[in-house]
Amino acid sequence: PSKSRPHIIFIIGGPGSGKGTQTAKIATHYNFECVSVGEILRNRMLHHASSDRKWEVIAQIIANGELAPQETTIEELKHQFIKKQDAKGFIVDGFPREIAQAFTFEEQLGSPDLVILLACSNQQLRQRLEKRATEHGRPDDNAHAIEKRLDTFKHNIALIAKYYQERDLIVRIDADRDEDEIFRDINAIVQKRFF
Ligand code: UP5
Ligand code: MG
Repeated sequence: PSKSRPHIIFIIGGPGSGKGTQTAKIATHYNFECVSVGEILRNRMLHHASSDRKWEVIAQIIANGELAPQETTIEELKHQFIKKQDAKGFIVDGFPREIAQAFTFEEQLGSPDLVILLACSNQQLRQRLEKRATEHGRPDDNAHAIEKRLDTFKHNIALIAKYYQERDLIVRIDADRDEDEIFRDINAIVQKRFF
C-alpha cells in the first residue's frame, strides 16, 4: 500500500504571537518536521547578503518588517518539503502571510490539513517583542519594523482566515495566555484531527 502523504499544519498569527514557541513544542511532541519560514529566510540572508544582491535586498525588506518576494519564499518551502519528504508531518511556522501565497502553495504542494491561528492582542504582541528586543533582539525587533510587521499582519489576516474558514480548516486559539495553556489546546486539536 502506498504511504499516505505527510500531514501539513500551518501556524499563523501576529508577530510575537508565539508561532515559533508553539511550533517547536508540536514538532517535538509529534515528531513532525518544523519549517519556520522566517527562520529559513534569516539564515539564508545571514550567509548570502554580503555576496548576493538578491539576498542583500531581502535582508533589507525583512529588517523593514515587510514581506520577502513570494517566489523566493515558495522556493525555500518547496526545498524543505522535498528534502524531508519522508516526514510524518510538517508544521509550518509563519506561512502564508498573504492570500496569494496560500493559493500558490496549494497549487504546488497541496492543501494544509489544519491551520492554527494564534489570536493575540496588539498590546500583548508589542510587549513580547519589546521584551525580546532588550534580551536578544532580531534585526526586525526595532520599533519601526515592529509596527510595520503588525500592520502587514492586520492587513492580510482577514482574507487568509476567511479562505480557510470556508473549508473548515482553521482553528482560532486565544494566544494571550500562558505558553502551556496554549499548547494544551493545540495538542487537543491535533489529536482530534489526526490521531
Ligand atoms: N512568548 C511566546 N509565547 C508566549 C506566551 N504565551 N506568553 C508570554 N510570552 C511568550 O514568541 C515571541 C516572544 O514572546 C518570545 O520572546 C517568546 O519567548 C515570548 P515567538 O514564539 O518567537 O513568536 P512568533 O510568533 O514566532 O514571533 P516572530 O517575531 O517570530 O513573528 P514574526 O511573524 O514577526 O516573524 P517570522 O520569523 O515569522 O517572520 C519574520 C519576517 O520574515 C517577516 O516580517 C517577513 O519579513 C519575512 N517572512 C516573509 O516574507 N514571508 C514568510 O512567509 C515568512 C516570513
Ligand atoms: Mg517566529
